[in-house]
Amino acid sequence: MLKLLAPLLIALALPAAAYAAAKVVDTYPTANAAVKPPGKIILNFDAPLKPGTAGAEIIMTAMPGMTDHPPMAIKAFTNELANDKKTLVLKLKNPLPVGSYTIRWGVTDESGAPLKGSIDFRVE
Ligand SMILES: [Cu+2]
Repeated sequence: MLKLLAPLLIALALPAAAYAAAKVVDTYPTANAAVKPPGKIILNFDAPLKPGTAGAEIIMTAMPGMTDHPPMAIKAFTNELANDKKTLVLKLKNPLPVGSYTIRWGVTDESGAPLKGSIDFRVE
């Protein structure tokens, strides 16, 4: 499960539309939360996203008993856009082990605006 960090994804160069781009309104886990081993990561947006444009990285940044932990990419997951097109779900093949994580995500909304962000959280 622990592989070296893959090259960063998604450099979307689409022009932003005149109206407001979609925003993240809720995530699971929430930023800086400590959670039980999650089987999925959920991002909720306030406006529809364009199907097929989402990408994400799940990076383990620390784990117990390892003082100098290099960034390690967790690769065993898929991403799915829910039917409402406002919910992006990263489905993990296995629940994330105890440790610290950064999720980096990128997607294009229906207006063509590129969005990206990151969430840090801890699994315990
Ligand atoms: Cu690790």
